[in-house]
Formats: sequence, structure tokens, C-alpha cells
Amino acid sequence: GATALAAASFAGSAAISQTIGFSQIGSESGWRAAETTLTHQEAEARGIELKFADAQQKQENQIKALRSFIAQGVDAILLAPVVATGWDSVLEEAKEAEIPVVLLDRMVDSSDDLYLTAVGSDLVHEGEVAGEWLVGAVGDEQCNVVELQGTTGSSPAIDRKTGFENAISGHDNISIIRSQTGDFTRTKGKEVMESFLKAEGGGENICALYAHNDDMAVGAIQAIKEAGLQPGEDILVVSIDAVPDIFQAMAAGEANATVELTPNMAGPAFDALDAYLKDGTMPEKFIQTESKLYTQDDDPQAVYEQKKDLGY
Ligand code: GZL
Repeated sequence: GATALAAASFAGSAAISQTIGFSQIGSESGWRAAETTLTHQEAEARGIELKFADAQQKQENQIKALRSFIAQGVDAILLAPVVATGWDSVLEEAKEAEIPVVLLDRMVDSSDDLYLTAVGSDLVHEGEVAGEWLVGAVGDEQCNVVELQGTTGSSPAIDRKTGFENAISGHDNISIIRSQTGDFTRTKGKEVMESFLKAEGGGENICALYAHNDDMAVGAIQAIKEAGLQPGEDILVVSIDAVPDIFQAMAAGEANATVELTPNMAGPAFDALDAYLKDGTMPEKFIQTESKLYTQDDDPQAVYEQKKDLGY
């Protein structure tokens, strides 16, 4: 009846409409673009007003954005930290202002009482999965690996290197002969791969590329082809993210394996914030997302079709 309807409409209007600031790194990769798309979609679906700031890969822009969110008195802050160090003072300021901060997809080296929770994958494990795939692929053959690292000083670049090295340690036939940052971008990935091929006399002795993300791998595949070598065969290609374009490369036989990273970090972040803002419920300090290995055996064309419209 009318009373029940009135009560229901009151309850609806009582839902907290939150204003949340999101300091995003930039759009260096397809994966990052998808994370941004999904964060807007998740906010929209929950009636959250999202204030979005793109830092163009610069930490000082992220710190400025956080200070602006604090000055505006937002209800909460999402931060994807471009590098792991240098966050203590601005996180202290957020804590002083009693504004909860949730980290997305990368970690900071600040103490964990300076953020509510962090949503991300086990980045070391991702590197281990990539390394274990290569160990399985080469067996006892001698394999010289070149490595395209992510952004210097970022937690994925540090941890994915560690994980890969864990997996290949004890296999003396596999060694990393060159390793350099490609800053998670296609352009730099291609440039650095070109320099690896030149430095190695054309690359006949390079057995595999390990790239910390698919975008650098896609750029490197271009360089390998331009050097007259067959990516996926002459040089095996293993990377991380599982963006649509790596599945197109796999379908063409030009890439071999990728480790999936979900771009939906915002869903779990908003869930944790909702519970915290409603009644102070404290989430786990780390909300871990799953990693999954994909290879050429997993119908890459079909996976491409599934992923191609998800905002990458
Ligand atoms: C990893 C994330 C990385 C992606 C890259 O959690 O921070 O940043 O793997 C992106 O594509 O640049």
C-alpha cells in the first residue's frame, strides 16, 4: 500500500551517494584503458560520482590530484600508484582528513595503515606463471631470454621480474641475456626490442622474449618481424595482461602465452568502500584478483572475440 511505497522510496533515497576521487596513472596500455572504462562503468552502476584525474605517468600529478581530492572533501580516493615509493606524506594527509584510500593494481611501500585496502593480483605469481610456461616450452634446450621490464620502480616491474627469475632458477639452460624497461608501452617495447636485436647481431641467438605486459610484447613482435625473424617460433613470446591484441597475435602464431590480469579492480574496491563507509567494516589489507595462463591451445580467436568490446 501507500505506506510501504513511501517507506521503500525513503530507504532508496537514504543510500549514500558517494563522491570518489580516482587518480589514474594514464593510458600507457590497453589494460590501463580497460581499467579506466570499467571503473567508470562500476561507479555509474552504483550511483557514485567519480572525479577522474589522469596523471600522464607522472607521480607529481598523482600527488597533486590527491591533494585536490582531499581539499574537495571527497568520501574516498582510488589510487593506482605509478611507482611504489614517495607516497607517505600525501597518504598521511588523506588519513588526517579521514578519507579512506584504496590502491588499485599496483602497491606502495608505505605502511599499510596509510591505506584502507589494496586490490590487485599477486604480481610475483604472474611472473612465476610466465617463467614456468617457458620452462615447459624449452625443456633442456639452451634458451637466451630478453626481458622488457615495466615502468622502472613500479611494483609490477619489480615483482614480475622476481617471479620470472624464481621460475627459471635451477634451469641453467635458460638465462636472461638482456633486460631493459619498455615503460609498459608498445612504442618503447618496439624500440627496445630493436636495440636488443641489433646488439645481438640480428637476434638469431635469442630464443624468447618475456615482456611484463602485452603492449610491449605487441610492439616487440613488430620489431622481430622487421628483423626478418618469426615471432612465436624463432623467438617465443610470453607476456602478461591478456588484452585482446595479444590473442590476435596468438591466433596468427606470433605470440605464445599470456597471464590474465582482470581490469575490474574497481568493483572489489567499491564493495570494500561501501561496507567501510556504511558501518566501518574493515576489509582485508589485500584483495587479490586471479591470474590465468592462456596459450595458443586456448582458442585465441574466440578469446579475442570475447574481449574485444570490453573497453581496452
Ligand atoms: C599491473 C598493472 C600494469 C599492467 C600494465 O597490475 O599495474 O600497468 O600490467 C599497466 O599493462 O601499464
